[in-house]
Amino acid sequence: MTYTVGQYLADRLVQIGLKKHFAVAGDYNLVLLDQLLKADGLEQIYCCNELNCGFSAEGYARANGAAAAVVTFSVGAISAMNAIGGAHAENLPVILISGSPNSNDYGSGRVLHHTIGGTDYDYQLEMVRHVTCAAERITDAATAPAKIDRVIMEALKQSKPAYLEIACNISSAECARPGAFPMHLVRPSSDQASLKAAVAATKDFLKTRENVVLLVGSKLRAAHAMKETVALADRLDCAVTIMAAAKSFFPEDHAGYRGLYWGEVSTPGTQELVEKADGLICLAPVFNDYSTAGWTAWPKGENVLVADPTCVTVAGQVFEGVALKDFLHHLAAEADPKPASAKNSTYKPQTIAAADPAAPLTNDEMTRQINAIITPDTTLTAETGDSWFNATRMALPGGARVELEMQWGHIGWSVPSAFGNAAGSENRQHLLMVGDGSFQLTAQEMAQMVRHELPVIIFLVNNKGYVIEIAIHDGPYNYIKNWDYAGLMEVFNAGEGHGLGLKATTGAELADAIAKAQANRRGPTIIECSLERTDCTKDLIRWGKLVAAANSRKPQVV
Ligand code: DPX
Repeated sequence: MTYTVGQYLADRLVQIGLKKHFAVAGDYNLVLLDQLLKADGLEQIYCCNELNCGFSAEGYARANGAAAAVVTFSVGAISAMNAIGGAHAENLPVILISGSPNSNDYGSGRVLHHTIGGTDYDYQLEMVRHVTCAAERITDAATAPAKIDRVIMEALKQSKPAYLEIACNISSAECARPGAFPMHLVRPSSDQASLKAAVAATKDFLKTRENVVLLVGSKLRAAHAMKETVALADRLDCAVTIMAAAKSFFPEDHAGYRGLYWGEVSTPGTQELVEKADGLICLAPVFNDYSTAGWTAWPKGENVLVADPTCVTVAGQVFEGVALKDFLHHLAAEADPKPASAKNSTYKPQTIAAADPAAPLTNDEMTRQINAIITPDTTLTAETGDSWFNATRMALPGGARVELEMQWGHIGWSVPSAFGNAAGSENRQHLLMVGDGSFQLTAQEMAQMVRHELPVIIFLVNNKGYVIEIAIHDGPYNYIKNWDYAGLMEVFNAGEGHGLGLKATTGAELADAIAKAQANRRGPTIIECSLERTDCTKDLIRWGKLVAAANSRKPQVV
């Protein structure tokens, strides 16, 4: 039996830990899909469209460390590129694999279907380079192994998406079998001299400071440094705070945990703690307009040390080639304790009082009930919108995970991402909070949860519009057509699935719906939560004003 390029790719995907890959079929990738199906232990999961396919893979990468999405040329790949842009922004290694024209057609002057109508087929590769860290076209079998290996290696090393374009007549061409994949090379290694110097400079920095605070950022997971951060917190014995996009990246039941820093919409007391620190150690942060609340909360200056995934900036010096994991490991062994900030501050998880069960459902009551069912084995995916603010104010037991997409912020991301995440970690309880506006973009991926009998509980927040946009800048464009969201489940069940569609207009109805959803183990449950349009978190309104002010700065006169 001939061993093929497609089988080589499949074996590599298995070797890097993938048990599933996501796909939408098209004639440029059908033979490739056949080859991938031959691999033992690599299930092929189909999506409703390529945008969802990319986001499903992105969600799988969140659960599983890496993922792959297989699409057809142009009509498929260009849709998937949006999700791949998201994976780039969110630091997730997703391999996008596009079937492509027959190798003889490149440069032949022939016009092919699914293309933009010219005879130059380079445009897809050129476009995708902007949203991937490595991109290769495979038009002959001999060079396929090296190209496949390079792309996979770069994706894992950089925690970024990467791209393979495989000509449709090459995936079944004969190819050498792979050896073991060099997994030991995928973690960035440190320049030892730079690492030593960064640790020494940091110890110097800490020497003269007492109120030392850690601020955990959202690139920490991609830097594979979550365990080392806990070790450093233990060693320093100091206060630890998180940024919004890093929710759940530090255990909230840790003795040093002191809440969320997000400028004016921080946990009570946390803004002061962070901004008064004489030594603020920022770990893998992303400071953008959203995370700094419209540039009003951007820690800078001589008291701030920034440790990025491969670079440390301290006291005006920049140390390149320092893997965060190694840096934290050394500090956790060598730094002097700095207990003042933790001793002089407290943290109490925000609690929401229970509402009258018969009263109309409120945003607070919905959030309270969702928070109450979060266990150490729960993954909560929270969509762009007020769901961000509801998720970030929840109290989490150690082990619970929150998934957010705050850098890319693509509404509709959460439905396919939660699908992929659930497919990648079926042993966890999967909850999804998604607004009505967001849901309308990618609702059909709920059908795949039905197909694969994944018991995701979807809290559909029906507040009849784009409420976060209303908070930032109102207009007629923020008001959407209402749907019968709960009724959609019957459409997707189509007489054979086990999905449940429920509605909650009071606290009692929500409690009842949650009990039914938790008992429904053979499919998703959507609970349509009806809220007043004006009923949102106070933090959303305050944050929205700050972001609106940043958006509406007058052009600078030069
Ligand atoms: C838009 C956003 O209903 O949530 O909580 O009511 O805001 P809230 P909804 O899901 O509405 C989402 C809506 C329209 N953002 O308020 S956040 C602009 C936008 C985006 N992504 C894409 N298109 C437009 N973020 C793909």
